[in-house]
Amino acid sequence: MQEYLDLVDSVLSEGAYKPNRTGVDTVSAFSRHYEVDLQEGFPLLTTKQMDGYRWNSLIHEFLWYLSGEEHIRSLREETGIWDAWADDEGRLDTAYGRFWRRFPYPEDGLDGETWPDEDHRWVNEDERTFDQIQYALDQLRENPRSRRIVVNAWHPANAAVSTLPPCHYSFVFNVQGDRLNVHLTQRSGDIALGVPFNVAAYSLLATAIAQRTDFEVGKFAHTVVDSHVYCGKGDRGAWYEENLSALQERLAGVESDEEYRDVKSWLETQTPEGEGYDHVPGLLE
Ligand code: UFP
Repeated sequence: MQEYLDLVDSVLSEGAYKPNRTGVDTVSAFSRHYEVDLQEGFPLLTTKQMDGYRWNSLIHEFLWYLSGEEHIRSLREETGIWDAWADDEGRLDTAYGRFWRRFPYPEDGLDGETWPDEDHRWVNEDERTFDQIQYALDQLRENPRSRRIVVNAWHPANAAVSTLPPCHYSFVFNVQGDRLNVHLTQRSGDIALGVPFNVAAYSLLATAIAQRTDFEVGKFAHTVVDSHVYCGKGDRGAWYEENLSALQERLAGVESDEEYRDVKSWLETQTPEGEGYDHVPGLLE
C-alpha cells in the first residue's frame, strides 16, 4: 500500500524529535492525511505481519466495538490487546463501543436544548444513551445525502481522566454517487505499530456498513494529527534529539537502495542499544 509507505516516509523525513508521556521518545509530524480506494482491494499491509493472531485480534476487537460493551470480559477470551488497560473485573474507563452504541446524554437538557425522547429508536431502552451506529445506518438508508453522519467516541469529561482516551475518536460516513466513504480522524497515531491496525479496522467498518446499506464501498480517508514513530528511550532517545536533522539530511540525499542500505548500517553503528515498545503491552503479542 503505497499511501502507507508515503506516510511513513513523510513522518520520518519531515518530523521532529518529540518526547511524550510514555518516556519513549518519538519523531513526530503534525496532521498527515491519506486516502485509499477500497475498490482496489483491502488495505492489509504486507510490510508488517497482520495475519494469524493479529488479524484474529482485530476482528474480535471490531466485533467488541460494535457490541457496545464497556468491559472486556468476552474480548479477553480471544485476545489480550486490551488487558493492560482494564481492571481485574475487565472494566475499561474508555471503551470505544460504549460511546459508539451507548453515548450518554443528560437526564435533563438546558432550556432550549432538544434531545430525542426516551422511546425514540436511537435511544437505548433502560438507560438514556444514544446509539450512534443505529443512527448512522438509518441515515444512510433514509437520508444518504446527509453531511451529518458522524460517530464520535470522544467524551470530554471521560477523556480528561481516562488512562487511554480514544486515539481514533471520530469518523464520518459520506456518500458520493453510489459509494460509501469513511473519513477517520485520529488525534495520535503510532505509524509503525498502531496505524496499520487502524487502517484495517476502519476499512473493515466501511466494507461492512456498505454491505448493510446496499452501497458500493468507496474510500477510506484518514487524518492523523500527531503522527509519530517511536525512536527509543534513554540514551537512544537522546541520540535522536541531537542527530535527527543530520540523519534526515543524509536520507534526503539518498538515491538508490544501496545508498539507503549504507545510511542504515551507519545508523546501526551510531544509535545506542535501546528499548522501544515495552510501553504498549499487548499490541505486540
Ligand atoms: N495508538 C495508535 N492507535 C490506536 C491506539 C493507540 O496509534 O488505535 F489505541 C498509539 C498512539 C500513541 C499511543 O502512540 O498509542 C497513545 O498514547 P497517547 O494517548 O499519549 O497519544
